Amino acid sequence: MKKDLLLKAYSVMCNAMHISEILEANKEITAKYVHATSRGHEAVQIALGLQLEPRDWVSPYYRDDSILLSIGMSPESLFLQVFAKKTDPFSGGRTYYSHPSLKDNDKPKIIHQSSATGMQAIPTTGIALGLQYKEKMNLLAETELGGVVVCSLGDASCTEGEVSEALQMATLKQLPIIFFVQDNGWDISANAAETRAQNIAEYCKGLNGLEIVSVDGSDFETCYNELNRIIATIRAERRPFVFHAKVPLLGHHTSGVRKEWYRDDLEEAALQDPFPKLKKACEAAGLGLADLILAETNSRKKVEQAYKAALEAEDPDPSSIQDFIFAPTPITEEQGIREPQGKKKTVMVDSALFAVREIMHANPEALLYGQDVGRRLGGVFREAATLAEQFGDHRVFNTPIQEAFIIGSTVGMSAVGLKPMVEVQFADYIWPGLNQLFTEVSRSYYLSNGKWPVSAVIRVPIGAYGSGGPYHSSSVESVLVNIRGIKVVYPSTGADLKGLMKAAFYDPNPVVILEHKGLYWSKIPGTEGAMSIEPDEHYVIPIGKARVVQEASNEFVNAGDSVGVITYGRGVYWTLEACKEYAQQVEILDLRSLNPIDEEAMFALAKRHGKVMIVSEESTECTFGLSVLGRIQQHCFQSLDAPIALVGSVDTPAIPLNSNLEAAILPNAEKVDAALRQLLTQ
Ligand SMILES: Cc1ncc(C[n+]2csc(CCOP(=O)(O)OP(=O)(O)O)c2C)c(N)n1
Ligand SMILES: [Mg+2]
Repeated sequence: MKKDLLLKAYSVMCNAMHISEILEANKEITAKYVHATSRGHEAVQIALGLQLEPRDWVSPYYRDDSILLSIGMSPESLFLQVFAKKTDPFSGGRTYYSHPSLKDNDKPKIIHQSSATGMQAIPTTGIALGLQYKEKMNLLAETELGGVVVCSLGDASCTEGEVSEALQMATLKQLPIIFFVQDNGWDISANAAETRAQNIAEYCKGLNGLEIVSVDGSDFETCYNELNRIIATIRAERRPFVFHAKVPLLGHHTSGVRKEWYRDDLEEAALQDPFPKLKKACEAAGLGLADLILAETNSRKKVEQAYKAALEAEDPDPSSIQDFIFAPTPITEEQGIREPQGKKKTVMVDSALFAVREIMHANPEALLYGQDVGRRLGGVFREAATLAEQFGDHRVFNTPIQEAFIIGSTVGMSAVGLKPMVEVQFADYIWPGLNQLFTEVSRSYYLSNGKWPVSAVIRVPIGAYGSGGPYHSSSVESVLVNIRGIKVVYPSTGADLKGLMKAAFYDPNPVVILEHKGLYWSKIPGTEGAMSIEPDEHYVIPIGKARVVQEASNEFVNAGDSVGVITYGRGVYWTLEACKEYAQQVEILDLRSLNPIDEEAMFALAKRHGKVMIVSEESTECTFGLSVLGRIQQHCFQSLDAPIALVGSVDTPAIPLNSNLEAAILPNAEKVDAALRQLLTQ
């Protein structure tokens, strides 16, 4: 191996070593914020980092500071992160040491990295899926050609379910990705014997089309040469690899969990220290001791200076805490024609289909995937029917039953500049994907300090309808609105669904669209209003704007004899039906967007009527409806003439199958009517 390459690797390794030494020597100061270092894992990390290029993507985990140094991050930039300083280049002091996110032109790109072990596998595989799509569509820029994606993982994290989803998809689709596994035999204090039946190389043997390479990760030259071959192969052949490196863990698990408390293999591990091994390799290649000593002293000086400078750097400004919650969207006003002339009404499910069709027609970076949305069926509600035929199987395709992958892959897709639209088949099955939504999707923009917003449309059919039973009826909006950093919309008509779908698509943030199954075809008597004339191609509705469905007459309002109802989704139709005989006394506000919410319209309604009722399909315990109630009472208390009423389902863990039981649990027009009459008499 060439001397200059070895010397470069040695210098980086000296930096990594000195960083971990200085952090340890000053632990009273440095352990204020938890951190882990790569001590023991340096050789394999440097072998990788030195070979990555700006066209590549890497997802390092919390122990990968040697990857960061070897792609060109300075020791000072890492110390700025240890101390959570304002100029921490990754997150401006928002996230931990070695939890990078990077979008520099001269380095490999790094999407936001969370602390949840293994969870980077899906977003990172999403990058590779995105690159493959761009290749097929000829959308790659010159600078992106042949890019390789690396997902770095600890051995224990490989036992997690989501990692299996990622491995399956990478193999199935033959994606240009390396699963780069550093196997130190330890979880935190649990060892390999307790946590796995086989290592990742053995585990992956059943995946057809995944090449597996196992190496001694403490030997720099072996790692470098193997990775060199793998990277060259992926650049040319576009296929996945597992790279499994055995490494010794020489430092602490983290600054907070110390090795002397529980490690029984420290002496054995020390024999595998990559540092003396690399030194020996340098000497064998003809580097003089003087060269190595010079590299070492230079590094020590540089690291000490960097430490001091970072320690003295400015802290982030508390006034910045609300920066980068949502990226600004271009859709701020209602535009286009909501009711073009000469058109017939269409059912809601078709409005959505037409919206997606127009989006895909106009935007090559748009694609749609999820379970059963592909050519054969076009969605279990036929909500994607004909799309694969029209746009091709590479743009509209089925995924395995992997809600985590469906949701989490949008992070990577969006990072490469695509606009994924994905579908979760039923709201009841959003739970396996909720982790990705919370851990990765919702926080990416905020924790990367504005570098990586996630543009994604996540369609979720929701709600109870026609004895769907306990696993096809649930309402989940309260959980979703609690995930800050995502937008949630819940349209009640086809026109709103189309306008909001378009707005969601052009929004740079993640948007979940809740689509009530009971409104899709307007088959339920009383829900005919969900059908609408299809708005034109340019029609958009800004997310966060409510709509007045029914106005009360001034005569009743002035007499103090009216109620303002705040509702959404199916609730709109229960309310309309309930007050048919006294419609002039009831003003109905359809929120359409649950987050952001139209406070202005809600408060104006409360002030105008003095009596407010909230109608939702969820139960009345710990729900979104209750939070709306709380907001109104907090802001409009003095305008209220009666306690705010809340109508929702009976509080049960699930909606039973039997139709009588289902009916007894859900709200309906009679229940809303009774509550309205009571409120009007107060
Ligand atoms: C999902 C999740 N569960 C638990 C933890 C707590 N935790 C942090 S590190 C760790 C062990 C990870 O071991 P491994 O993946 O082998 O990486 P290593 O630290 O050995 O390099 C655990 C359980 C976490 N961060 N994320
Ligand atoms: Mg481990």
